[in-house]
Amino acid sequence: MKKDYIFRLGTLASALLPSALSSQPSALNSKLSTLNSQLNRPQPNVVVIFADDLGYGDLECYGATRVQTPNVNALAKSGIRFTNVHAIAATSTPSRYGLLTGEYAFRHPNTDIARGNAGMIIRPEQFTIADAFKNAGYATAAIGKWHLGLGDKDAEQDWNAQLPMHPGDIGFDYHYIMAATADRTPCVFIEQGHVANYDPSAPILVSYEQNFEGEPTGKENPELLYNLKASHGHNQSIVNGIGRIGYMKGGGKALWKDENIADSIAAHAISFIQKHRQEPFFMYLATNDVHVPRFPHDRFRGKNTMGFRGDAIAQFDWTVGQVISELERLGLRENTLIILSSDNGPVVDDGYQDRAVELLGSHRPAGPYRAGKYSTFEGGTVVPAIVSWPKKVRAGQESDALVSQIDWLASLSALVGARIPKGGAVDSQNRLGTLLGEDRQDRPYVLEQAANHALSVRTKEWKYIPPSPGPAVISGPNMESGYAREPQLYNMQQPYEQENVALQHPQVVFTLQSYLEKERTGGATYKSPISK
Ligand code: NG6
Ligand code: CA
Repeated sequence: MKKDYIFRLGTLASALLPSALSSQPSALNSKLSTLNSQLNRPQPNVVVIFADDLGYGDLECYGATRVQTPNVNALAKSGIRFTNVHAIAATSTPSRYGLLTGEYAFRHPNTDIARGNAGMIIRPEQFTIADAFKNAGYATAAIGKWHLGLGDKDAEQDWNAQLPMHPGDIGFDYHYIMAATADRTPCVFIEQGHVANYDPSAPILVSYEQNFEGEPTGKENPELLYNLKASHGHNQSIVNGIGRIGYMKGGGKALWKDENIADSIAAHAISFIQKHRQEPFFMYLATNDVHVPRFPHDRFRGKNTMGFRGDAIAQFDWTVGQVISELERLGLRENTLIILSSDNGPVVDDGYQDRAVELLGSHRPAGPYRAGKYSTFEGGTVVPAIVSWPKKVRAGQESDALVSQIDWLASLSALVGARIPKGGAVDSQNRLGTLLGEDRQDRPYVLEQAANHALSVRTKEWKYIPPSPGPAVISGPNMESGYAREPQLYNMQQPYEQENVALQHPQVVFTLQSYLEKERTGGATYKSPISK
């Protein structure tokens, strides 16, 4: 159908060519040649590889020396290595919500770290990045970590039947996903709205309120935690010898084995690419690495000295390599735009005794930035970001443009000519030129949401953290939160926020506060039908 249309337009353009050219040669000629090149050249495939909790300093091409990431390094060399890109939030659900909808999570209810049995947070009537691609004629897929709810309502899913609401309702033709995170029940993959590999002999029940009779828990049966023990939390149901958040019963052969998760995700990504090699495709490939529980496959273990966290980084790098080799093998790499980034900053102890703290040594997961995941400090949201598209983007670039992931939806929509409907993606701006390295335009400011909802404002020069409640250090992960009763202002010429200069620069504080005020009172008015 689509090819027919292109053929017909192409014929029309060449039929018009001779007479039209004779009247106004240069302008028309160039218009027609643009039209022709658009008609003859298939649109690029777009692959967003979204790591979990991967920090700015976790990759060799961003300064890591104690773990090897050859595939990501090569990807960076083939395109642009960005040094000032910000995730929308310092935790997964709000960050992913913003990336996929182009709307800040603070405008939408229930966008905190979601339980495994949360109802769909993005509702079918909302515009998503997948809709943009679908409207432009792409095949679309979400593969890997989801963490944005499934089914119509919280806690009411029947995991033994087709789920009434899933990524298929928000623009993804295909999905193979983990409902939430690897540390949350249900510990099964969901494919096209139902449990993949479903085992009828082991019906699945999930609760975040109470355990199911006779089922062991990490708290009561620590002797059953044969793969990983918890350091904090993660003491409810036990699956694969690892304690989880949330309770579940059943699953049988559908239950995942943590050591095979990266393999399953890579295999499904590759199979999607193979199936759609003849048409443009968009794949949101959200890895489980390097989130906890870090329990990588044997073949990645022990090759660096940082233990499972280092191995999970190596496993992430392998996934990237698998996808790229397949694109190369099929001759698709030239015209595939790959964007690689992370959903939030890094954390070392996120609840399991995997020796990440003990073996960290000189490795700095957040690079030169302060703190990490959950925090208002830069380490919470500053993330690695690489863009590569051999056909269009010059290799070997570096960009320090101030960028927020919130703009990727509108930028990619512009790339593929998708129109954003009125009221959709209200916070996303088209900054395609910056994304493709054609300019180095800074966003005037980016917003960064911490775990306690504090919204910081970052410009190229300054960072303003508004007063917000909570402890200075988040126990458990032992993370500096940046929460404080007084306003904080940092001069970003020093990436490590240390000296609060709010009192010395009241005018700057005032200006940044006014940006925040404008954002809070503007934007979308969409109300979710889900209420807790
Ligand atoms: C926390 C979990 C942590 C991780 C995080 C979500 C505990 C003690 N900690 O509540 O392990 O799952 O939520 O991470 O349960 S995120 O990257 O998906 O936002
Ligand atoms: Ca995360």
